[in-house]
Amino acid sequence: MQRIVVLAGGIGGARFLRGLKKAVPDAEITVVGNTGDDIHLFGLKVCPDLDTVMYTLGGGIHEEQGWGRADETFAVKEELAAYGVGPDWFGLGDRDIATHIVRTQMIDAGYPLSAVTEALCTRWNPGVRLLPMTDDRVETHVVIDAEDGGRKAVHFQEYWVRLRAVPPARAVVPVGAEQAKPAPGVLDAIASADVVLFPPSNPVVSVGTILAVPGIREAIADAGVPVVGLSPIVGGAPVRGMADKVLAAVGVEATAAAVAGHYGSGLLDGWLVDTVDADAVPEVEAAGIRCRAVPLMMTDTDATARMAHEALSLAEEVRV
Ligand code: FO1
Repeated sequence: MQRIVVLAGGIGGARFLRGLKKAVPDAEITVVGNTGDDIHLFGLKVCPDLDTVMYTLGGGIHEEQGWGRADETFAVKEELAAYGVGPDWFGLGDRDIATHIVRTQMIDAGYPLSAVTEALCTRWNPGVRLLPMTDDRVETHVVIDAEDGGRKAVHFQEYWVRLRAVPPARAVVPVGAEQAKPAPGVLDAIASADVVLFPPSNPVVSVGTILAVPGIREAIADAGVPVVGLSPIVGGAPVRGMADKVLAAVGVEATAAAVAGHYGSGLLDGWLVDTVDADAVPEVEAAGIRCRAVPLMMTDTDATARMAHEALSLAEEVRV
């Protein structure tokens, strides 16, 4: 059985995984999920990217929105607002809140996030093994210009949701990453993988944060298996989200070739760009990364499954 490890952020990662499962239903897929987006609100621990993967693969996602629960209501949010209790810019729905209550209770009882995630997944049956990148607390902060002319750091969710990524990001800091350890199972899954995939997730705040946990990047580079990524940038703009804003913070151009160069040939063996970026192929290959141009729009699960097939066949091509 083919063993595939996928480093996933939120919506892009989750939708790619749905296509991958369709492409290779018998594969054993381990997902290493980003937890740098996690936020503590109203005494609850919220893990947006883990939940997006779990709900998407488990059939509970709000399809149009890409995050949160289908058939959601917001009574708790409205009641909190009536008390004047904020923040009011982050929409926690009633159904979603139940997940955060279960998670927080288990964490408070002493269970690590990896065990809690496994427990939550027994309800959703995502059909993959979903592991947080770490059980330790890592919080991505974005440094922006302050009103007084200096700089200030805000939580990633504040930058993304409240500020809509409008202020230029001067730096992106995964606070706590340096001290974090990979969650149980992460390094073993990488060591025994046949292939490692980077979905079209945000290269800075999703895949980049996972790679910032000491040991994960090294394990991938040393695993001796093909590592293939799919560009989240198509035609010079992110397919969705605001990846270009945070790419600027790390000095990387918002092009398919520049993102491949950012990961580098020490990590990536293969890179898929969209057909509109076919002229980027020679540049990526000159950097020592095998590159193909194929359609990369995840318009539906079948189109996404074809992307997953392309990634896996590129992995076979580069296998040494
Ligand atoms: N994104 C928004 O744009 N607005 C929200 O109010 C919001 C709430 C939210 C609640 C739970 C959750 O799991 C995700 C949520 N997201 C929301 C998405 C999230 O901010 C980001 O898209 C991801 O963290 C980036 O991967």
